[in-house]
Amino acid sequence: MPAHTPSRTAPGTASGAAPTPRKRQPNGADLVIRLLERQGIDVIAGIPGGANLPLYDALGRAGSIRHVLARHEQGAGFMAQGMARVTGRPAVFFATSGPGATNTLTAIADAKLDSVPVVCITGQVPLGLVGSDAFQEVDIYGMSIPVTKHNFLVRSVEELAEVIPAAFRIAASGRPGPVLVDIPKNVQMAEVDQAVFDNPPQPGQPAAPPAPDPAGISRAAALLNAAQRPMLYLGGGVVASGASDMAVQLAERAGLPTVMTLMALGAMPAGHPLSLGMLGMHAARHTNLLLAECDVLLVAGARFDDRAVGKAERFCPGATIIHIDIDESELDKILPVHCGITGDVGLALAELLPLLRTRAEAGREAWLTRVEECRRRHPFVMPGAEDPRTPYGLIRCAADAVDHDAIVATDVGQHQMRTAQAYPLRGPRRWLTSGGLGTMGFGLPAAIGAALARPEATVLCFTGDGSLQMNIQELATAAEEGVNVKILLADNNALGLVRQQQELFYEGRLVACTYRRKVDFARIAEGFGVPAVDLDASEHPLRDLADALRAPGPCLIRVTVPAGANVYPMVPPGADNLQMIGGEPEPGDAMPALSDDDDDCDTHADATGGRHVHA
Ligand SMILES: Cc1ncc(C[n+]2csc(CCOP(=O)(O)OP(=O)(O)O)c2C)c(N)n1
Repeated sequence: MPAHTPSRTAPGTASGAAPTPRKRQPNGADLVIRLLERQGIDVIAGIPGGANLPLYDALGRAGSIRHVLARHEQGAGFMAQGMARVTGRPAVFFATSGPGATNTLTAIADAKLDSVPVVCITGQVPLGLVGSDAFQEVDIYGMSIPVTKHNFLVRSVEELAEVIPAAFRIAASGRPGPVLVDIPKNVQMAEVDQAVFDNPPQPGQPAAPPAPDPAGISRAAALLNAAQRPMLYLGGGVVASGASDMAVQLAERAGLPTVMTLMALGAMPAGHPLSLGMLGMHAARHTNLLLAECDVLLVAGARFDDRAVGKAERFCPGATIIHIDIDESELDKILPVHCGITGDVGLALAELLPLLRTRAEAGREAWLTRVEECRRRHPFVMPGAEDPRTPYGLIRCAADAVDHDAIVATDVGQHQMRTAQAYPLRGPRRWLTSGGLGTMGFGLPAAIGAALARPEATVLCFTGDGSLQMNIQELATAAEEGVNVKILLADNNALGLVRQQQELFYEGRLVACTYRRKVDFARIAEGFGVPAVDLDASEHPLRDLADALRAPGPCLIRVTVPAGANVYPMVPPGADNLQMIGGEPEPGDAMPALSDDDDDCDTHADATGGRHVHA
């Protein structure tokens, strides 16, 4: 007989003994957090509201995952994208039902077009109210179908253990993409079997990538080995599959001049002798000219976007096209290809590499000499590149002041195209830009996400005054989190790229492309708690720029740039890539070093006082 018989009185009753707290039964929300922890998620961006409060309650109780309180759900979505783009792993964001959920849609659509693995978890009104026009009820499941890779409406707590790992598996498998999981509030609150909670299923992992067809690889090798003027065309899929090094090795072995899409920038380091930079609408003239001369084009992880290929029927006329992509539906979608290979780009390039004749064996020197000649005759010009108070100079001088591992985010507009042209990216997963959807407002929150995932890195965010105002509220998040994000604002008080199109293609009729009032961005930033540097007012702009980039934490650096400065070269929308306008060196422009006996290689000051520098 024990000396003391435990009280059987229910906790909280007047027995004289201290109440024994009843062990709390985990609920669906607790299980979701548990499953996210097991996926390795350590940061979630989001905003709470009525329909996801149980999830937030569970998040707070668990205490294991850092929550970043965005100021707008679109911002939270782009923060998740920023994390996913730099790590290559799925990142998560939370939103409540109704307006919270609809606010995520742009960020989700953006992730779909750029194949970024994110998992958006929305709260939904209780299942019993679905279809009743309940407060903050929208059919986000239905709305997100066209813009997600997959989506789920969870109908019972039992489904959660399956759905959450599946969401991660789907987001990261094959061609990555966004997945939405809509969880009604009653499912979040329903009790979970303790045994399930204690032994949750394994985390969702990406499925093994499909192996490329060996016959296709042999055929591609034969075509490339017989080519006289082959080229390599890299897309975002190369970065997604971690195949950048392999692509560079392959280009070096076979002597392949290489172009990249906007999404692939950094896959081959800028300055590599075989790199011809970005192709398409704002490519250097020599890049598009040389593509038109190639006889065999190896396209890896790209989708022949119209901004890259221009008028598709006229792209690389006469070239035999080899296309490798993990997504079979991309093959023959825009252009009929001569050799289509479905499979992981990295695996395919690795199998192709040993089958290729080397640059010497294949006798590529004549072609590579021709490439150099074209590069010299049609150089890319960057007016004012040494003056940080010019559009190109801001980019080049900032690049000079940070290390090669800096991460570069952009918004959308002229500043984006200039950054793509001029920033010397040295590796993959350091370049964050909204390529497919072209979403103004992407830059700042994506940069915050990148800085959260890579706190040791400096994150540059090149933006325009139009784009910055689309998610300017996230300055508050940047200040609160103390992220190392440097916002470089080329302020033309205009929607510059729209203005450029109206000037060039609408006979100069400028409509709704300039602002009538100037915004004091420095004061706004400071109001949000972000220090600001105005290079207009600076006596030593280079030094002030470098100091601002070196100081830890967020900072806004602004400079006035002329609204009328267009980005060249430019392929008019709908035209073929040889119909580039602008971007020719002006008489008196600096020219890159030609051979000793060539006489047009002097350097001169340009009209803005800066020297023209050539990439
Ligand atoms: C959300 C959204 N709305 C409209 C557009 C159309 N658009 C493309 S570029 C651009 C102007 C961008 O202006 P700004 O951010 O100031 O950059 P700038 O071109 O002046 O460098 C606009 C309105 C867009 N891409 N995204």
